[in-house]
Amino acid sequence: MERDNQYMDMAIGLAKSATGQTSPNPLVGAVVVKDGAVVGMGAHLRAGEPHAEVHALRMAGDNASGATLYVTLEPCSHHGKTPPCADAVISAEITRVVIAILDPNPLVAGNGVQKLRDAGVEVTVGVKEEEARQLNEVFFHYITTKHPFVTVKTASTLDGKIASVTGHSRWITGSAARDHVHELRRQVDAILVGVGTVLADDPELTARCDGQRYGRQPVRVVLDNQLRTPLSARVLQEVEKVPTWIFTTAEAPAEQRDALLAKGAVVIPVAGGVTVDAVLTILGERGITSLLVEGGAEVNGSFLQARAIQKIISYVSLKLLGGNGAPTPFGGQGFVTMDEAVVLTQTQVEQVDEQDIRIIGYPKWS
Ligand code: AOF
Ligand code: ZN
Repeated sequence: MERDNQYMDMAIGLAKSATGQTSPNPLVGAVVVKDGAVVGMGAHLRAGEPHAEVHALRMAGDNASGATLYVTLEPCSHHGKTPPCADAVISAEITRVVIAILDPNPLVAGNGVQKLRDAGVEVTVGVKEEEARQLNEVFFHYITTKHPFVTVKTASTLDGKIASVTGHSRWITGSAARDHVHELRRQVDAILVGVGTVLADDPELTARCDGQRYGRQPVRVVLDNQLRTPLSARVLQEVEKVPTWIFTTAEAPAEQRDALLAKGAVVIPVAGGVTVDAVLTILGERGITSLLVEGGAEVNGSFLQARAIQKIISYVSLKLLGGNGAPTPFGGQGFVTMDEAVVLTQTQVEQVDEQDIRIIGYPKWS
């Protein structure tokens, strides 16, 4: 029904207003409609705080009785940090619930719908389902795999270089594209680079806007087998405010490990070596639901080889650098034939400004 689509669009808009602040919870929006009028609306703003439905039902008050609830995710049926929304919907005497998509959380997964139907509430599922899935691409991936959703961001010239033959790379893209990247960083739980990038660029790896740090910062993750991260590196500054986790091997020099620990870094030795899979498992266990990989070439290449990339965001600067030895975004072994090349799906191409374009896509692994 057209009306259902419109109200669900409104609920999706509400959900999006909390982008980057609900982890590890999903983005959820809810709208209560009675006799053609919106009487309540809400969004889930932060984990531990009320769910979207609760905000919307509170706003609706007595008007909820006999009303329709539009919600972007199946109302929960479990006691988590908050009580079940399905119960709240039933006791508010909502008569119809329109849901965009079922909650893949094994604690819910259809039980919310069942609870509502058992109580005599009319339930419709699947309105704007694709939009709702994309809205929560991070949550859906994490809750089903226990690994963070991996986005690899690259910035290269038109001829595919991420630095010149001498290693110079400041800046490939212009300021508008760089602002995008800071917004992207704000939205993720962690950012990852290899020690080569720390040594070459000495990045701060924080999310900033107009030179000011956002209130919420992603964890900084460095892959560093030999613990070569210099004690003067910017990623080791203000670790009490922005944590830095360094993944290394069990054999890494103890002296350097102690020095990094004294700096306040978290050093994580991985038995059996720092593989992509081991890193993702440990990050997932530590509650990291989304990871932005910012290279360089070797790290990006190992994520590619491990088939561990969910999304690619590539900035391409309309400049030419040339040079046989100049690095490209994905190093590593590489695939041998075109048949093995990873195809991107659901692609979007957008011009950021005269200088830069942005390409988004989802690698198809099967
Ligand atoms: C909803 N509405 O707005 C959200 C839902 O620990 P809790 O109590 O916050 O529960 C978190 C789980 O609840 C989360 O993993 C997801 O399954 C669901 N999130 N459900 O009905 C909401 N945020
Ligand atoms: Zn809930």
